[in-house]
Amino acid sequence: MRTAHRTCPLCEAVCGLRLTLDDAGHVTSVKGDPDDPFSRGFICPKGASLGRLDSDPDRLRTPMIRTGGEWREATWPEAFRAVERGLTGVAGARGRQALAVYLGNPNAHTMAGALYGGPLIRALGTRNVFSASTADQMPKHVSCGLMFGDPMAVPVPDLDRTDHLLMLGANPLESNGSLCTAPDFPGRLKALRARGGRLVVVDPRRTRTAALADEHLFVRPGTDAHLLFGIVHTLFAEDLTSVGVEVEGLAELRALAEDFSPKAVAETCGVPADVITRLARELAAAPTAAVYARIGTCTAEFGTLAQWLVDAVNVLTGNLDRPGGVMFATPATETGRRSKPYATGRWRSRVRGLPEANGELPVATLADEIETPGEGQVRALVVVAGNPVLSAPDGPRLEEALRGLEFMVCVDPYLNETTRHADVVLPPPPVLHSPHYDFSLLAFAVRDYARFSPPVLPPEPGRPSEAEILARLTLIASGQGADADPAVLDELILERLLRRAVETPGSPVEGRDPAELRAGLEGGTGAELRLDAMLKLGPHGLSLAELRANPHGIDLGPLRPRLGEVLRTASGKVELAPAELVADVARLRERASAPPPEMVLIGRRHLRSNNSWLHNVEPLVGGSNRCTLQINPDDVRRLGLDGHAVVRSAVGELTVPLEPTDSIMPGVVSLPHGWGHQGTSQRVAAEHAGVSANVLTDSSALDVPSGNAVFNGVPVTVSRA
Ligand SMILES: Nc1nc2c(c(=O)[nH]1)N[C@H]1C(S)=C(S)[C@@H](COP(=O)(O)OP(=O)(O)OC[C@H]3O[C@@H](n4cnc5c(=O)[nH]c(N)nc54)[C@H](O)[C@@H]3O)O[C@H]1N2
Ligand SMILES: Nc1nc2c(c(=O)[nH]1)N[C@H]1C(S)=C(S)[C@@H](COP(=O)(O)OP(=O)(O)OC[C@H]3O[C@@H](n4cnc5c(=O)[nH]c(N)nc54)[C@H](O)[C@@H]3O)O[C@H]1N2
Ligand code: SF4
Ligand SMILES: [Mo]
Repeated sequence: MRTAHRTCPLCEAVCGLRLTLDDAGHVTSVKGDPDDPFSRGFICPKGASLGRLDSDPDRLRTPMIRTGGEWREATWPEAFRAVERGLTGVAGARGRQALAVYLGNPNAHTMAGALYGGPLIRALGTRNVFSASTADQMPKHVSCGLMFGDPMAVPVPDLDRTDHLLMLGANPLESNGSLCTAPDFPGRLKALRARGGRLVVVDPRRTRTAALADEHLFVRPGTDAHLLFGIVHTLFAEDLTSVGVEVEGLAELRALAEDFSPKAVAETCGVPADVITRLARELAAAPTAAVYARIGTCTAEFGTLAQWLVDAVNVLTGNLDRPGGVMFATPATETGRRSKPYATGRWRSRVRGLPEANGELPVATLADEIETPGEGQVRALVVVAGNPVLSAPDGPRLEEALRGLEFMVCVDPYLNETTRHADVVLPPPPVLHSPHYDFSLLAFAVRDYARFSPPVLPPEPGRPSEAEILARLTLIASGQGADADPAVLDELILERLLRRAVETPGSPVEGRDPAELRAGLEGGTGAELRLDAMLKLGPHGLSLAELRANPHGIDLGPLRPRLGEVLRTASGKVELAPAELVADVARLRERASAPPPEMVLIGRRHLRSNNSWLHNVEPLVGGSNRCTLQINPDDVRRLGLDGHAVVRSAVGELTVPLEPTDSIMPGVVSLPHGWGHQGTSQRVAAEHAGVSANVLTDSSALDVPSGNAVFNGVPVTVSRA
């Protein structure tokens, strides 16, 4: 028996885990790590089943190659050569725009995804770059890019110090938080209330988070921007603003808010005018306050406007960049600063002419790019850690499009609804065989913190790490072939990183010799060397050796004001009325004057699930069927429903079991996404198949500034099955 420690990679909460393993390396228990200064022993059911997940017999252990409908196991060299033939074949015959890549959510949770995603995209040399971000948080990146000049400068609520938290469209008691890295989010919310703070939750469902709050308000799906504009209007109208940072566009924002009085928006958003006024007064009166909004407000028709208004309220109430308000984390790893002001639409998608954001095109248009003939038609696809057949809008259409590709390679531990259409599947090693560092998530943490986890178990002989798999794909894509040495790629990247650092004025290594810095780096793999370099160049001056010496993680303290270091706008000020967003307000006005759809669909998450996966882990799917349609009992009666219902949207229809509950507002139904398992080798998931919410979501509906998919507020009809 031995004990090992590791960060949980299964959600954004980055909990420390304490594992017990027997002599054969089997996990006998998983508990929260009480010595982790950030998570302090917290764990959820997903983390507790990490051992089961790793030992799932349905996981792939070797690469798979498909010929026609037949899958066979392949050796790694054979599989990489098949990828080389497939990718260079398509690129050679049709050019690089015929290649596309889709990066799924777990890339934010692996070292490999963080370190090799960028190089892979650059090596592919295509503009057809897609990811789960345009089914998720792209509106936040776009609003932060336009307001602060850097799309990664996302302020997070200072959870542990705030006196007042207004939370919209987030349910951290199920999700454990997002774009707000806070292990034991539930405990932190309870602590907020225990110290006399106030929590207000805005959600079309009375969620477990809402149950914990001082106040819960129903909001009509897709109308958070209207509600927030009502708050902005009140702050101006009642002279409640106390802006504490340098801003541009204050008068313009005030003029824009003119038409959105609480009275004017109350009917659209379903929150009474006097309540909206009170929300504004409470935010202004609280010693410190934070507005935090997540997926319910992002994956919606006015996602970017809502994210903008969230931070506009934070600025107007004097809460941006101050303790207890919303603040920017200082992650321990140097990532390089952007030099050019942020802009979207630097290029457009071929078929629908949709603007790029953060170098990506909307996943909602991936099927268009594959289906539509002409120069630049996508003919080969690389998917890393994604399942867009279940996660992208109008999944069935995308699935049909995948069938028509000339070549597809997936890096994924499972044959699932997406990877089953690939020609080659490359499985990464299980979690416990992989090292871990949270490059992405620690940039959104509510305390500064760093923790490195070396692999708990040694690599299986002959099996490449995920970093090596992605490095080899990068080398293949750049024309260097299946046999090129991944170490060459790492050295190239390191050299660039160090050279840029010594040339950057004010950097801790300005003017030093890159070769000497390289010689001082420590690490057994390219990924570790790169982590060591990024830590040493980073603002906390850490090193890999220091993190290794502190296996429970290092607390780097509460967030500190740092707007000046973060701002990258051309004006050098916070932009309160960026032109791109001002232009989109017209759409908001139109919506306010249109009659609302009679019934709309929204999503939800469950503590034991994780998007489209973890459904093959028995302890996580046991119990009652969770893929149900939540519906208000009034609607059940009004529509004469019983047992199951047929739900129809503009693009599809589903038959689903009903879950009548008065916790959802009338006129709204909720279905979780990620279900609808079919045709894969996952035996447990097949027994709990459910249906896919993305049969109903419409790929033509987008949040205009960001191109993000719309999953909340989808017009549907519900009738008797
Ligand atoms: N209707 C509706 N649709 C939604 C949403 C919604 O709320 N409603 N939410 C959206 C959101 S927020 C997101 S993030 C997307 C997610 O969309 P995706 O990222 O496309 O889908 P996931 O279900 O997260 O799939 C993750 C895949 O990664 C694999 N995987 C797990 N661990 C690893 C690993 O370590 N390495 C590799 N290579 N692969 C791994 C899993 O087997 C799985 O196939 O879905 C979006 N879709
Ligand atoms: N257990 C579990 N944890 C997860 C995941 C998971 O699948 N399962 N997925 C992970 C991922 S990829 C992400 S992005 C995060 C997301 O983390 P969260 O943003 O916390 O996601 P949800 O739990 O779906 O909460 C969204 C809430 O928005 C509400 N909502 C829907 N439409 C609207 C609307 O128009 N306005 C408002 N105000 N509210 C609305 C829904 O009812 C729901 O309660 O969770 C992550 N953590
Ligand atoms: S909350 Fe997230 S990080 Fe923590 S144990 Fe659960 S899945 Fe893992
Ligand atoms: Mo997500």
